[in-house]
Amino acid sequence: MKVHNVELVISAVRPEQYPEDGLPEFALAGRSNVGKSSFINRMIGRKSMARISSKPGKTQTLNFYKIEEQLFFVDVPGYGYAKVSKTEREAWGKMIERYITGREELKAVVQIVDLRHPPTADDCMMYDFLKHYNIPCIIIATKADKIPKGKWDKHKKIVKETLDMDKNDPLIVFSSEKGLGFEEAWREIENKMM
Ligand SMILES: Nc1nc2c(ncn2[C@@H]2O[C@H](COP(=O)(O)OP(=O)(O)OP(=O)(O)O)[C@@H](O)[C@H]2O)c(=O)[nH]1
Ligand SMILES: [Mg+2]
Repeated sequence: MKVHNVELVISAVRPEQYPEDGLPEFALAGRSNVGKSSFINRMIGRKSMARISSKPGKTQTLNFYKIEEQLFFVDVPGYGYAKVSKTEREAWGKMIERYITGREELKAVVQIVDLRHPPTADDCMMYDFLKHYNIPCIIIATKADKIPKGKWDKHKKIVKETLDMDKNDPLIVFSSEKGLGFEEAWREIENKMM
């Protein structure tokens, strides 16, 4: 998809605030600081539309980005950030669970993992959660620019095995820095829009 038009429609915390356009939605999931907001920026061709930060915990609300009047990317706060209180973590869990399990417009979750490292226990928990609720998912292994190309296959295999990935789920090697995997990611998203 060629993106010219992007609008941050709302930063929501409650279901009453979600947009009512009925457009298909794609939510980002992943550890704090893994590169969810950077993924959105790369996919829409804007350097800093979705706020990114070298400090984890930047994204705090469900941020709905409307793309070309055709779909939404929903930027979601990351999980697994240690400096978060138990109360905050529980509030996060409730907000995400309510959105992911109850949202009819949600077509797929784009789960971002770091290609350099094996998925964490939190990554596995998130993937299992998506499988449990039968939510279609697209797995993006990002920061591929940080390891040599010759190692990608080995790292991909570790991601697949650690998450115990369903064979039908796509796994795309990606780099927000270099734009790698961009076309494949759009293809998967457009496939799931209907
Ligand atoms: N080299 C490289 N760095 C990346 C890539 N993607 C993200 N980063 C860097 O990783 C850091 C975190 O990126 P964000 O996109 O803010 O991460 P996030 O998952 O949205 O983080 P939270 O909003 O805190 O959950 C930033 O310093 C980015 O520049 C990538 O593909 N390659
Ligand atoms: Mg973010």
